[in-house]
Amino acid sequence: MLKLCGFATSNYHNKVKLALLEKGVAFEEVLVWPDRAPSLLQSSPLGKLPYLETEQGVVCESQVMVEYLEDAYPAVPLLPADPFAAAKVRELITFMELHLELVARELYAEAFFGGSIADDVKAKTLKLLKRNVAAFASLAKFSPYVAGAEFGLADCVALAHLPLVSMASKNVLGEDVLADVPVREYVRMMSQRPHVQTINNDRRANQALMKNR
Ligand SMILES: N[C@@H](CCC(=O)N[C@@H](CS)C(=O)NCC(=O)O)C(=O)O
Repeated sequence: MLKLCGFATSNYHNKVKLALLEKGVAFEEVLVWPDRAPSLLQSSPLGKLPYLETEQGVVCESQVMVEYLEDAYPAVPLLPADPFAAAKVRELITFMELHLELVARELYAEAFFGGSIADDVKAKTLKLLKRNVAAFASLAKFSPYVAGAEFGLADCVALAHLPLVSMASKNVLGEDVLADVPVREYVRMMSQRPHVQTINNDRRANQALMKNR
């Protein structure tokens, strides 16, 4: 059986987990902390989580994992069948991952882990996020799903990343860079989905575990 290895506070973990749950693919969840232990580095050379254990071996990088799931378990697809429509979904995913989450990640040390970020890094991050959010807003649909009328892979990504981008920018930069995008309404609507509720409950349980480590 597939094993999703990582921790349930991680946005990347929850992206893959939601895809697995929504596709109805059987999997086990194995708790692995990002501690750079030799056993972790053997499976994930950069020590990043999650990674996915399959019967053929291990796969790292969340986008590679979900694309693998699409190919290996096509019964419940999370990407459109039409190649161009699928490309537009992947484009939106790439914007969220590279141009929103990865940029906002610069702020996480201060936003979530008690560290502090230099003022010049904050200024640079704010400028970049504002530009990138405007570009993302021109592509995103929220009608009602982030890529349009169908639930899919872009929603697994949006749900994992957008609330963190909002929180980190609000906490560290004093403004929610996604304030003009209907993230709050979208997250509220999505939290009606049973699998999203599972993710949220597991995240809370993992946060408590993390505190007591
Ligand atoms: N590009 C990676 C990012 C994964 C990632 O950054 N995971 C974080 C947890 S949310 C992590 O493992 N951080 C620990 C580290 O980088 O050492 C993916 O898509 O899987």
